[in-house]
Amino acid sequence: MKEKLLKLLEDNRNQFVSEQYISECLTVGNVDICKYIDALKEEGCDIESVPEKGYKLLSTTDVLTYEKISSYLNTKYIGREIIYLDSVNSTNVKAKELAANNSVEGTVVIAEEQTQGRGRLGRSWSSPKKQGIWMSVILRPKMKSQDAVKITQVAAAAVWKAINHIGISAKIKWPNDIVINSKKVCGILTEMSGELNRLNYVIVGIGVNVNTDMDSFPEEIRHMATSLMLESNNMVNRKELAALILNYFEELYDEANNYGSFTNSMKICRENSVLLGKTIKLTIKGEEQEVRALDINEEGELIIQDKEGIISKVISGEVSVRGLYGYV
Ligand code: BT5
Repeated sequence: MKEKLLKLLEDNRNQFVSEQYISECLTVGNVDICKYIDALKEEGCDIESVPEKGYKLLSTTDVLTYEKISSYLNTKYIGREIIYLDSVNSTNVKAKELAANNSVEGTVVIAEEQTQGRGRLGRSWSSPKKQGIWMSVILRPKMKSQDAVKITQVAAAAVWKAINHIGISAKIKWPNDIVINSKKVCGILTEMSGELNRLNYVIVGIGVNVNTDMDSFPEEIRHMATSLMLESNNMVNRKELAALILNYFEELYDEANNYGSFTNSMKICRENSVLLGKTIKLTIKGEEQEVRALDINEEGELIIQDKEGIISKVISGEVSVRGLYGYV
């Protein structure tokens, strides 16, 4: 009953829910409502009570600590060490510091909020408090640097599988986005340290807009950003989704790192690509060209055809991709 009451308050977040409405929805008396509200408060929920108006949920136990996530986690080493932060500049920056200080492979940095969340090529990533999953995974792959670039696609495949698992239909926009209805719901930032043949570490930063309201996005990205809540009209359990991403990631990453096989990750990226078969705008080092996206190969490269019919490959490095009429 306590969980049902919490769900009712969460569904009506930021507004008062009257005792009468609660008792009608949950067929429970006023004395019991008080009892359950007290129990929720004891568990850490911040609930405002005003006579005549009812109850308003201000914040919940919806936190991404190891304690909360681990019941959904079935990994061997990814996410078995979680560094949980209420606020940080960027989880990738923090993860790099930890990796340079010998943190073990699979350590995950998760923050409820990033004040300077980072995108690729010096861009920024909006990360409002408790509305998404902002996390970075520390990896120490055995592969060469040129193969490690493909880890972005491994992460994209894992996020796609996790979103699909909770019943939401999404697409992958090569090289590093997940989109729903042509709007960006997730971005991935992979950074590495090492020399050509010896990697020190790889950091995979994953940002997913989970329960983000449109008002929380900066105005300039509202036309191209969305969240799982906005697309499904339901609050999504962040703890479960974070664990699902890590579960699928470990499975696909192990295939790549232990057996050198990116086949399954690339297959997922190919079969669920929003770009293939479309004419798109590619910007490489400031130069824009209109091409047709044909395929994604085993190396994670995009196969394109230009206006003259010439077919070539593009690596994910410094590329921006746009649809002809918008984001995709
Ligand atoms: C990305 O870059 O998409 C990579 C984003 C990675 C974010 C994660 S969160 C955890 C970890 N810690 C970090 O500091 N970063 C990683 P890019 O492809 O360059 O896209 C960036 C562009 O996406 C921006 O220039 C905006 O146009 C747009 N954008 C910014 N915030 C967004 C958001 N929350 N949702 C959708 N689009 C956003």
